[in-house]
Amino acid sequence: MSRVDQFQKDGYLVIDGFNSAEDCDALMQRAMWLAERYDYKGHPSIFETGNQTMSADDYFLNSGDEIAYFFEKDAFDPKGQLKKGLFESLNKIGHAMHDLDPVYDRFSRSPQMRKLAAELGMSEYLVIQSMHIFKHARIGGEVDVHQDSTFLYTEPNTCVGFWFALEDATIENGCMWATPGGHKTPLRSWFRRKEAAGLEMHVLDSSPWEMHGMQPLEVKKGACIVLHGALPHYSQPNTSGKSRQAFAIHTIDPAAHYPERNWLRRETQSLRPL
Ligand SMILES: O=C(O)CCC(=O)C(=O)O
Repeated sequence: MSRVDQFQKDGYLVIDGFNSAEDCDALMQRAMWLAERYDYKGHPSIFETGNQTMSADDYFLNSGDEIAYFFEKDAFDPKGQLKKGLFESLNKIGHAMHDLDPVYDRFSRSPQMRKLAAELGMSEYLVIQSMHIFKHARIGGEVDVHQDSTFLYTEPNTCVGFWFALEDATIENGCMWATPGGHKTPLRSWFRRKEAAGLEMHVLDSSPWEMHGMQPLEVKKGACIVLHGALPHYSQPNTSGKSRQAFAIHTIDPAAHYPERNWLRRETQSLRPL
């Protein structure tokens, strides 16, 4: 079966050995380099997928155009002080490194990435966001079941995610889980700006998630998982002693309508393709 057929059938595609170990290491080193330069002033932005309406602060809302830093919810003691070092406390960096940082730009638009995009008929697709997800040992939190089109909503739905394993991803350290064919179920919600201020999870379809068919997508460092925007997927907390770093980019078709009310806005730079 061709990759295109497999992707249409399952809603995801696992490609082993997509990036070299050296490229994965270079991205992890870059994240550390960025974090060392992050001027944290003691006002953290916490990222918790189960609690997104709490993220309505300006730091989060402006991060579509920035390199912004988000902490694990368990990173702080009752007095609001970091329990560990800053790097080990980070949940993710997002959401515009692919346009603002040369190392992330090269990784996101590598020759193999452009070849894959052409094979999937996505050469024109725009990279709308990027995330370096740390899932640090023992502290890396769960990512609740979601569909990426909820957060990068277009009419019609065109969001496709590319998730790159920078380290081995196993059940123990919080690999991704998904159900083959799950993308054929409806889009459940649209995460958007309210008419006035703040954010809301607007329900489009109240069907429950079908959890019984979820399979662990355990992959080696260097693998790429392509994710259809309507595919429900999640990852469990990292209870192991090994981190599970990953980098993800999300893309949309420029021909689709991108509503003003989407949470992620690009105010200062225009979008660029893969
Ligand atoms: O890396 C993870 O654990 C979750 C990432 C994810 O859900 C995504 O990239 O859409």
